[in-house]
Formats: sequence, C-alpha cells, structure tokens
Amino acid sequence: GSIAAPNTWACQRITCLQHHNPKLTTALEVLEKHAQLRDGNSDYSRALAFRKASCVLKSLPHTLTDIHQLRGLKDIGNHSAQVIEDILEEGFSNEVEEILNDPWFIKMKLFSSVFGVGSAIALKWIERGWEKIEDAQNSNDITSDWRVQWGLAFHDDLTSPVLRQEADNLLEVIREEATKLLPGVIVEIVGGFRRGKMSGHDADFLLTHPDEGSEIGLLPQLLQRLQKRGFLLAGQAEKNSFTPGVLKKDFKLSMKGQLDHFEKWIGIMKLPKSFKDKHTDPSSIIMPTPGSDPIDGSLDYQPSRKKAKCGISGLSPWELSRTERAWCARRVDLIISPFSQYYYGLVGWTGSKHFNRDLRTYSQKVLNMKVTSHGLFDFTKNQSIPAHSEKEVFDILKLPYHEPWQRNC
Ligand code: 8DG
Ligand code: MN
Ligand code: MN
Repeated sequence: GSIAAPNTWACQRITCLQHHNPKLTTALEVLEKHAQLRDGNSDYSRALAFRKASCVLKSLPHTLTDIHQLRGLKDIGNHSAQVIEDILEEGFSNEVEEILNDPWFIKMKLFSSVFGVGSAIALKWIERGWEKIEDAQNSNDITSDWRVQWGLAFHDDLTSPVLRQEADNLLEVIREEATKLLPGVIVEIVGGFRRGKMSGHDADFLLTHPDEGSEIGLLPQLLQRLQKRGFLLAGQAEKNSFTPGVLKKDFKLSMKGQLDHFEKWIGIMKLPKSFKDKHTDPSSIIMPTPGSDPIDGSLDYQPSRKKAKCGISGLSPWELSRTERAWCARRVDLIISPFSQYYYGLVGWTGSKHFNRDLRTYSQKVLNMKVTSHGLFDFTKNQSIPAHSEKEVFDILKLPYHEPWQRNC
C-alpha cells in the first residue's frame, strides 16, 4: 500500500543526514545538479522538482521498494517518479548514467567547482575549448574577479572537504579574538556543520551580541586581528545593507535567492594543516610566513590581474599556492547579525538551502507570512513578529521544532 504523506511540507518533516534511500537520492541529485547547470539562474523549477522528490525520500522511515508507496505525494513529480521506478526495477537509471558520462556535464561540474564560477562562466570556458582546470589556470586572459583568481590558484585546497575539526578549531580562534574585542559576543558555527555534517565546502560563522548595536564595527577589527595572526588569504567584506525600508521591500518582493543584508566577510582563510587534528591548541597558533600578510593592509583583497603580487611575500596567488606551506586554503563566511534579527538569521544560515526555500514557500502560502534571515512579517496582522529563540521562530510559523540536524533536506 502507499505511505500516507506524513506531512506536506519539507519544513514539517524530519530529514537527517543519514537516511534509508541514498541510492535514489544520489541519482535524483545528479538530475538536480544537471538542471541547475543547464538552466543557470533563469529557471529553478526543474532543479527544484528533483530536490523535492529527493527530500521526500530522505524523510522516509525505511528503504523504498515499490514506487506505489509514493502514490499521491505532491512532491514526487512524473519525471522523478520515472527515474525512481527505473532504479527500483533495473538497479540504475539510463538518464542518470548518461548524464554522469556526458562530457559537457563533467566539464560544467569541474569548472563550477571553482570559487566564484557559476554556470555562465563555466559555459564560457567550455566554449573556449577548455577541458581541464589547468586550461583556465594557464590562460592569462581570465576574469578579474578576485574569487576566480584565488579559486583557480587554490583549486585543490578549496575542493578538498573542510573537516569538522578544522571548523571547530577555527571557531575557537574566532571566539577568542572576538571576545577580546567584544566580551559577551556570541559566535556560532552555522551552515552544514551546525546540521551535523562532518565535512563541508566551507565553514560558516554567525556572530551577534545581546547588547544590540555593540556588534557595529566588530567585523573590521576582528578581521584585522585574524590578519595579524596570519589567517587571512583573500576576501571581501560587505557592509550591512539592512534598513527597515529594505526589509519591507524584501517582505513584499520575496528576497532573491539566498541573499541577505547582513554585514559579512566572504573569503578564503589559511588554516594550519594541524587544525585537522584534534589536539591542536588553536589559541597558540600564529601562521608562518611566507604569505602571512598578503592583504596589503586592506581588508578587501581583489587583485585585478592574475599576476598581481600580494603583500610582503610579493607572490601571485598562483605562486603562493605552489610554495611549501603548512596551511590549507579554506572558504570561510563570517556573518554579523544584530541581536533583534539573530534567531531568524540563525535559522536562515543553518539551512539547509532547501529547508529555507521550503520554509519561505510554506510561510507564504499557508500562513500569509513572509520569513527572511532578518525577520518575519505577518500580512494578516500587518505587523512583523520578533523571535527570542530558534524555537520561537518555529512556534510563530506553527511548525514542530526540529533540531538543526533534522533540517537536512
Ligand atoms: P556546505 O558548506 O557544507 O557545503 O553546505 P552549507 O553550509 O549548507 O551551504 P552554504 O552555501 O555554506 O550556506 C549556508 C547556509 O546559509 C545555507 O543554508 C543558505 C544560507 N544563507 C543565508 N543567506 C545567504 C547568503 O547570502 N549567501 C549564501 N551563500 N548562503 C546564505 O541565509
Ligand atoms: Mn557551508
Ligand atoms: Mn557558506
């Protein structure tokens, strides 16, 4: 018989990292990735359909054996159902196998694995006839985007998974430095690590302080301290662009993608290789030269040419990446939230991305509320509603509270 949908929305279901249908979800996520790369930013709908189906399978309490068990579930579209059926019956899906062997897909995946490269740039590189990362690395005519320059130079480092232990050690360093600047500061690991992942593509940290306003000015000072200790490789700070007016507009227009208005630093840090081991004492770490001060005294490092020299080492990103070094380049996001927005920010930056997306759609359609990383607006009551804990965010949204590790859809 069919399994009654336990709940209609992904944000109402429990979805853990470990589940009973990895073979099926891996296949569906290949199709999702393929759709993302093919349609770019212009059309999420195909990719979303595969993600929704994969998400249902992740929340099942057993291994699916018969497609009829999914009958009637709104999140299983025809295309996904067909693929699931093929795999259940044949052990594999032709469509998925073809994609995995498709040279275009393989190249698109490879190129979009570079920091700063999305499907549009990846496509351009393929059109130039490039096949390997080295083709882009060797070209002296590439985009001036600092992310792509560093992303290419440190591609090997940046595509090796960031370990939980590295994030934990970095958390200690950030907490230590931030607390010196602002006693009482709250620093949380967010993103995949907060959801219990053991590795990730970056480490995300959310900072706030209960005394609203005291967090202003923290980020530049924190970055300066991290730079002094040799942790910064390259990055870009963004100012807080939040105003109540902006929020109202966001509430009306539904914020585009994942973008929010928090002050943040998006960058690449140098983490000692010893951070991968348990027994480092992060508080004693000062990074060694060369390249310990590459940022030219400025917190934004955006070289305009590939051969741009950096800092006292005078090396280009590429040369720096080739030096004998005791550190690994790692993607890091630092986000600063005013305390009044913190719990919404915490839910938003914990994710998963699909959980957030589902949460927004659910809030809008079921509750006539708009939720973002900055707050929540109730259109029926025509007022915004503050939250003083993560649990309160769920309460306001009439959802059962789920721990971060249960939000892995
Ligand atoms: P991973 O790094 O382990 O691979 O996965 P992740 O930690 O879940 O993904 P992420 O790309 O690091 O994003 C972390 C969460 O932050 C994700 O759920 C989406 C959320 N998020 C926001 N605002 C923004 C934003 O402006 N940019 C990005 N990239 N993510 C945002 O709430
Ligand atoms: Mn992350
Ligand atoms: Mn991130």
